[in-house]
Amino acid sequence: MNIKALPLLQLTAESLMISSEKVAHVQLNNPLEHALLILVKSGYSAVPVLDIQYRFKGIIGKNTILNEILGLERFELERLSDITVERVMITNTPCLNKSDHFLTCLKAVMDHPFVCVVNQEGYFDGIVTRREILKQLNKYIHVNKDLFYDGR
Ligand code: 4BW
Repeated sequence: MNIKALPLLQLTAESLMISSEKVAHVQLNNPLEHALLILVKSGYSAVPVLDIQYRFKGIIGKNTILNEILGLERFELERLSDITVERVMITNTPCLNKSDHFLTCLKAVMDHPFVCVVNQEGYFDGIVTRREILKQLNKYIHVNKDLFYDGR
C-alpha cells in the first residue's frame, strides 16, 4: 500500500505498523536474564512478549526487570535466571487491529510508546510506534501549512 497517497485519517494500523518479523520480542518462558540481554542488545526500553505460537501475551521492559531483582541493598543478579518473563510482564496494555484508523492509533500511543497490533485470534502482527504517528502528523502539518495560519 502507498502510505503517502492516503489522507491522514484513512491510514490504518496495518499501513503504519512495523511488521512482526522486524520487531524484537521475547517469549513467555524465557528467563529474565535472556529478556535483559535482548533489551540491552536491541537498545529498546521494552519489547512484546509472545507465546511459542506467536500470540501476543504482554510487554516486558528494563524497568520492570530491574525493579524485580532490586533487593534491600543491591541488585540480586542471581535471580535473573530463576524468574521467567511470564511472572513479571505487564499484561493490561491496549492492543490495536490492522483495520484501526489513524485517530485510534494516535490515542493509543499518547499513553504508550508503542502498541501491539494483533489479529482476531490474538496472533501478533506488529507494533505501531509513537515515532511513526508523529512522522505522519509532521508530514500532514507541513503539506497543509496554510490551514494553520489565520491569514495575518
Ligand atoms: O534501535 C533504535 N533504532 C531507531 N531507529 N530508533 C530507536 C532505537 N532505539 C530507540 N529509538 C528511538 C525511537 O525514536 O527512541 C525512541 C524510544 O525508544 P524506546 O521505545 O524507549 O526503546 C524510539 O521511539 P519509537 O520508534 O516511537 O519506539 C517506541 C517504542 O517502541 C520503543 C520500543 O519500546 C518499541 N520499539 C520500537 N521499535 C521496535 C520496538 N520494540 C521492538 N522492536 C522494534 N523494532
